[in-house]
Amino acid sequence: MKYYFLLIACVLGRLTLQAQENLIINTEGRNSVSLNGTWSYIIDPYDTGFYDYRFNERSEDDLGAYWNKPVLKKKTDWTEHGYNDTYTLEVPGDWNSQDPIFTYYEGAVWYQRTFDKPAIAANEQVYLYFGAVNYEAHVYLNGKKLGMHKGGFTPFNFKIPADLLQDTDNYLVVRVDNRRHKDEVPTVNTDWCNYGGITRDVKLLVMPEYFIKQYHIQLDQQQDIVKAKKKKRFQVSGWVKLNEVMASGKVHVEIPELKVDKEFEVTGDSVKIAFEVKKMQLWDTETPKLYNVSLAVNDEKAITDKIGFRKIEVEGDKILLNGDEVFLRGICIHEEIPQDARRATSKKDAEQIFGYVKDLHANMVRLAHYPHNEYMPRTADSLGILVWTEIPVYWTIDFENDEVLEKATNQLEEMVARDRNRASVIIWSVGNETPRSDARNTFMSTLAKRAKKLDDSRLISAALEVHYNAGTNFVDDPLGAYTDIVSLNEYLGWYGGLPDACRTANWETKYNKPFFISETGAGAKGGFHDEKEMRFSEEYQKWYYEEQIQMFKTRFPENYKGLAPWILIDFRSPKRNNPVYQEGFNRKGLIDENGNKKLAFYELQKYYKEIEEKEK
Ligand code: GCB
Repeated sequence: MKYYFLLIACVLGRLTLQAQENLIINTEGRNSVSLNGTWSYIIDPYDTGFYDYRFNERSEDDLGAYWNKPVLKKKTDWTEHGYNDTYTLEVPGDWNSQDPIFTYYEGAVWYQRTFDKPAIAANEQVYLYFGAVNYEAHVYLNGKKLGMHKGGFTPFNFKIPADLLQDTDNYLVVRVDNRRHKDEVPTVNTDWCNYGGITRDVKLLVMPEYFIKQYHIQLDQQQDIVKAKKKKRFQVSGWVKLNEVMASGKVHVEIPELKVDKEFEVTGDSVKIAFEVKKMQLWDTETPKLYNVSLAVNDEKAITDKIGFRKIEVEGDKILLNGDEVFLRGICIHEEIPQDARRATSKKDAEQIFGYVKDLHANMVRLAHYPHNEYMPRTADSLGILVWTEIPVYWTIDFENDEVLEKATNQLEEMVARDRNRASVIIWSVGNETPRSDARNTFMSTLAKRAKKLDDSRLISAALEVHYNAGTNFVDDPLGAYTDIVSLNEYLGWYGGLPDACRTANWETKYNKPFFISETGAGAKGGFHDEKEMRFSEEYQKWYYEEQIQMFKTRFPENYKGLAPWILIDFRSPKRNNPVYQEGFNRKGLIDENGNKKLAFYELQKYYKEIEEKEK
């Protein structure tokens, strides 16, 4: 009996973890009904909605379960839960910023709303899609469980069984739990706010019987891009994956602006794509050209995506974009809107953040430390900003645990599935500042290899660390052998020494690969001015940047090919408790929580403008 349960548990576990295989990408291009808006909630710190008074998991039809609608027929009937208009939360959004009761809340919250069945034709099916829920989501419809998902920053969807969908008043309940655990990804210890909730868009997707689930359309990475540019002939290649095996069928690919109109035979549930295009305008940071690409299976309505075509590669210690060397003028970003101390959720939020990035004269962002909402890479695509995107394998993950590796891999797969058609995304990062050990090296190199296998058209990286020493700082982390770029977080002048220590520091890398500073930064409280030696003054932070930049210019090795300082904007972190200067914020932003630029912003901007000028 025990083994039987174990087996079921394993199978269920796998089903959850394989969610990304059924992930429907480019939901913007689909027939959808938004379920964003006002939802009702129950805050449930004791997990009463999930467990009965003996702390056994409630059965599906238990009327005390919070996924079930209380039915009161007569006066003597009673209930101890329910949803109404008094207790509501906006979706998408974190709960922390919506009501003070939630500021530091970590636990279960039940979200509820109703919806009517969308208009669907015979043969059409409805999927329920979540852009992200932090961290664990259990989803119930009309009292039945649709499924569960773990991972706070990646999308997932469930098919709604046709016989479960009522014409009106479908009762949708999501149990969201943002508790931190040692064996999850991220683990218990991070330097950011653990925003809980349904933090990204929710929608119903109305899908035909056969549809294109995922695809990858890109410049063929095998071709010599310099020759292709000369000849003005470009190879495009990729694949399409359908929701199901088809006996026979065709996938139609159209790029009207390039006069591409092609059909490809379906084999099983997938299609290989390859064709040649003449005179294509490649996507780059100056001209981020996007083409409307439409894909259709048989005579179903086509889905359209805006896709840029470019090649990113590393040659020795150079990063090449379309064959031309590029220096990454980057900046790190958390997915947060400072003025409201909340998660960023919308296109408008993405535009606000990228407005600051443009102002800085940066050409690259590191989306730390987890995949940001889809508006971010899409906005970067349209603005010509290069993107590093990362999974939250952060600090002291439980590297010995195979299940944790599986969880991290699952998040990696979901991230790649969602964003592999974004030209802006050039780097998949498998983690940040993970402490060296055999177990960690195996764990991290497995992820790096997996990322390459999922998508060999991008660069793989991870933020490494080196502990400063007065002689030479030698970057020789074994993980560097598996990454295309050797990236380092260094805080010389903040966590060790004073900024003028940069004048004598020496840096070397073991690997003949592009060397990238994935973090460097110092804290300053916006508006606090003093002598430059005064910690947390804007002057200290400016001094730090002056010394760092001078060090990059004069003391860095030849293979130094870019940087992404920490960080664009101050962000909430419960670890930062200096009562005068921090008050729950990490103050290393170049912009404060009110959107004001600090002095250091202009130092970095000056450096970036100089590089830009030189490149002209
Ligand atoms: C780091 C971490 C980043 C922290 C930052 C800091 O190295 O990668 O998540 O927020 O340092 O401010 O200390």
